[in-house]
Amino acid sequence: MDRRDFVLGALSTSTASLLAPMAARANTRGKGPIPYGAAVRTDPLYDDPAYQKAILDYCQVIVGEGGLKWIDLRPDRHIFDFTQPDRQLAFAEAHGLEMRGHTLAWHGAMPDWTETIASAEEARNELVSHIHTVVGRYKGRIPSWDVCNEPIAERPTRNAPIRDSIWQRHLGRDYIELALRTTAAADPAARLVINDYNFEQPTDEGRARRKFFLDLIRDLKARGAPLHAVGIQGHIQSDTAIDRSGLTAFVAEIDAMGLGVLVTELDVIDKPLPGPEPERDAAVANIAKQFLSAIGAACRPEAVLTWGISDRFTWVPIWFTRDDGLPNRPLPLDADYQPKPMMQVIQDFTHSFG
Ligand code: 9MR
Repeated sequence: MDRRDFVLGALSTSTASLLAPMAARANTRGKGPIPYGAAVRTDPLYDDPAYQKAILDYCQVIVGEGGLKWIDLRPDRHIFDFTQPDRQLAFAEAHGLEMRGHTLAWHGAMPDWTETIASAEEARNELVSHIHTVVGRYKGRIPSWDVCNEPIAERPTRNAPIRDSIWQRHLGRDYIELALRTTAAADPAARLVINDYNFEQPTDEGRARRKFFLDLIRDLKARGAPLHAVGIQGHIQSDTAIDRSGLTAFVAEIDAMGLGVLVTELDVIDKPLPGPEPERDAAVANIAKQFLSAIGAACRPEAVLTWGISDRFTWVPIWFTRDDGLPNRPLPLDADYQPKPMMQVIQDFTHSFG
């Protein structure tokens, strides 16, 4: 299947003809299938042979679901605990996989001690020294970093487009540029990414998120900040349709700015979907296909990663337990590591660019 067939297969005829000119302008960087990867948990990577086999059978890239987050690395102000990322990277290097770094500046997963940061100067010093230590340690070995995660407010407005965080509170939006410049200084060859979510929603909120995100990256580019790509997470809510034309136009604008695009955290939040497995798995696959094809209509993504590989290990039930009590099925492999239709969709998509 080539990309045009993949894209057109997911669209109505009228939308497909609208997309044709955009596809012709698509970014064609890279050769061969798009690399696929998944977020990994550290223990099963070593303790669960079936998990390890699934990662090796399917992935070219991994990213730690945790491990490089502040809460994991910095249990105390004076401690850096590299146990998890060291193990993840050792696995990646032993098996010829690439590892992405997630993440350096985020509002979430912050240890309590960071609440004691009391001034702009202290915030700047902490952020800069953290990035130098972490990125410096893995220099030349982690080629791509989610430098800044989820910078856009949940419901952004003109007066408050940036999400509240320790960094935003003390440094304003300049923390984003600071994080980018510091990462570039610590590893000049690293590919620097800003990562965020809910860009596919057909709602006022979704439209606002796209607009304010584009404003942010335009501003960063104008300031000459080192930024190479945008991560579109893709934790897809399945109670509303995907805004395919809005998502394609959004990606086309990013592409036109000369930035790459990655799908970084794909999963389908299946809380509102029907219970029976075949029906649910087909719906999940179809939603993933709508999402990927809308992105693929505007560019060739640099990579596609799902947030976990198997329904055995997923964050989704933390927030989106199903009312019928059935386990969530948001990922490409089931809890026994058997491929579901979503895996076929991903493989068709990544190979449609080959
Ligand atoms: O899946 C992750 C979960 O295990 C962690 O507890 C949580 C807090 O660190 O983060 C989850 O991953 C998030 C990712 O880092 C950023 N985008 C949203 C992801 C799902 O919540």
